[in-house]
Amino acid sequence: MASTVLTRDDVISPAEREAFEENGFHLIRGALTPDEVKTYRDALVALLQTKESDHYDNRLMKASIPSAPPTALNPRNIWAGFDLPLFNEIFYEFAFHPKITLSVSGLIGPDVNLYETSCVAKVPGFPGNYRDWHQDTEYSDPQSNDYNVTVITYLDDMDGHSGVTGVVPGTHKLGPLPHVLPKEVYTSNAREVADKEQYEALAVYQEVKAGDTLVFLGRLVHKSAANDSDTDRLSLAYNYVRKDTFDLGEINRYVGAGTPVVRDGKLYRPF
Ligand SMILES: O=C(O)CCC(=O)C(=O)O
Repeated sequence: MASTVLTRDDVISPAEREAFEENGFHLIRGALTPDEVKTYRDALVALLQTKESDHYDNRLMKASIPSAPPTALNPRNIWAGFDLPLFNEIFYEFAFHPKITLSVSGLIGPDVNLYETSCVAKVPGFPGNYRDWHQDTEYSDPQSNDYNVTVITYLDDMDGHSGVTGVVPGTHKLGPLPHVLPKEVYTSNAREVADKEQYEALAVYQEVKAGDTLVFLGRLVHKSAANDSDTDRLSLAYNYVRKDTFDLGEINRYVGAGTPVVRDGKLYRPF
């Protein structure tokens, strides 16, 4: 009898893997069902209501932008949050999402570990230079190889004017680029590439639907697009590594880092 266990070969074709290696990113359309989108979006909206007195509040980054005030959905203007399982175990379970983790495996190799869990929230008016062009590897270098991927799951429809991730195809081949602190008054204060002006003309902003997932190599230059719409836009941002991708300098101690999620091209989960 044929096996019914889903494997990485069922979700990623050789042509998709080749395009990923060339461009540095891959979009999974409809990774989540509408019910899953609702479940995780509701959980993220609840996380955005976290009080200042919460023990883990320091894992949530707040924005202060005059042109982008807080909203009822995001009353403290949290723009990024880390170590999400500390807030709700559903965010641990999400790390094992079959379609997403097997797609990651199809793109980077048969054995995959979790590296980091985070989220991004953009209130209306979120500026396009708040989280500007950067490589995520700036925060994980040096590692034993470049197979660290960022995986953004959109919980709202988004495009280049409503907060989608902008990417610059092929920039993962440039190696580590120099990064500097932003110079604008209202920014995330997170490091961005030194000569960021050159990337806009080369950028791709895809139109995504809630439930689509973007996978890209941590070396790929990317940014958060502005949210010029009048509604909040939410996403989950997880990182996965190949099993043989290790921190060589500072060991990043994110919650769940090193947890096996795919082995031999098949989902590996404890429940
Ligand atoms: O908004 C996005 O999708 C990208 C976010 C990002 O690159 C970051 O927070 O480091």
